[in-house]
Amino acid sequence: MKKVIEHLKNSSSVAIFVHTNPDWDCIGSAMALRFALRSSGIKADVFTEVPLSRHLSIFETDVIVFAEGETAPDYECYCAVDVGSCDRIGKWGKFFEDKENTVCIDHHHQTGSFAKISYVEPSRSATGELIYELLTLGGFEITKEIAAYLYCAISSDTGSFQYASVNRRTYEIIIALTDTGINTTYLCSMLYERNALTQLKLKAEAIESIRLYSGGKIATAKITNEIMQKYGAEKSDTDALAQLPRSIDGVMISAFLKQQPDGNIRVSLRSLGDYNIEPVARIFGGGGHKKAAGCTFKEVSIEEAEKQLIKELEKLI
Ligand SMILES: [Mn+2]
Repeated sequence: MKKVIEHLKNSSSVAIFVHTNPDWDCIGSAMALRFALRSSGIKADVFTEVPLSRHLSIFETDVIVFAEGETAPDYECYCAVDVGSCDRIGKWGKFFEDKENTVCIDHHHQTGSFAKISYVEPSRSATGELIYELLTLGGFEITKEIAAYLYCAISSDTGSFQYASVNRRTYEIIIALTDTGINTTYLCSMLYERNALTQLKLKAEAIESIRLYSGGKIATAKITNEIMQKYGAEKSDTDALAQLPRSIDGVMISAFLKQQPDGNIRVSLRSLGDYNIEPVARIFGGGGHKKAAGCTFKEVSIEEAEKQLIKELEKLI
């Protein structure tokens, strides 16, 4: 981590990259790092594939959005946060790949390091935790603004402090963040109580699609493009649905299948107890954590993807 800090501090400019369809951990971590670097006189910007979705816009968050025919951004250092592999960066990824001076800060299980310098700690609940450690170790001031972004990052990636990855250090960091005077009640209402009606309608459709396997230990739910079009829904409207099938009593492993506009099937896997679904995600070219992982099926129907997936998941039971 000291090496990463030194590297960032010795750069006059840092381009920060996030993963496609970024979540709050990703954006919160990226923005916190951006504010800290800027406060040290370093030029820093956050790059995303598409404009931020509504639920990521609690604050005025300005990001640089990919445009067609984009050329490589000219920065001294290129830093990926909450990103487990280069292709997860999406359209900006090709520029990251080409660069010599790359850094990665992440908490996913990485199969190989894709940056020159990586700080990866899979036991951490959120990349936001790592950014907090990095900023304090680096002597950056944790301002109220930075604290708010990190709070949103850690709160959302831990399911409001429910997941097994939460430990003593997580709470210590949260205490330090709340000491800056952030309004956590406000932040939580902005994070968790701003459903659009469309999101609730999609939830109803997802519930309707639930199927159980292995005597009720495995559950799946699906959302097709047809349903997305029916409600004029956007990609991020289904974000909260990944957890849904796992919340059924008795279900140990769940899969949420979401058809993408290009026809590919994005799968979010979740598990309880000792069930490790990460190797299953890897079989299908994906990855993630023991209890939360994902993969993408290309050129198959949603039914076929479910069939292939269930075959592997049933082996775990
Ligand atoms: Mn994360």
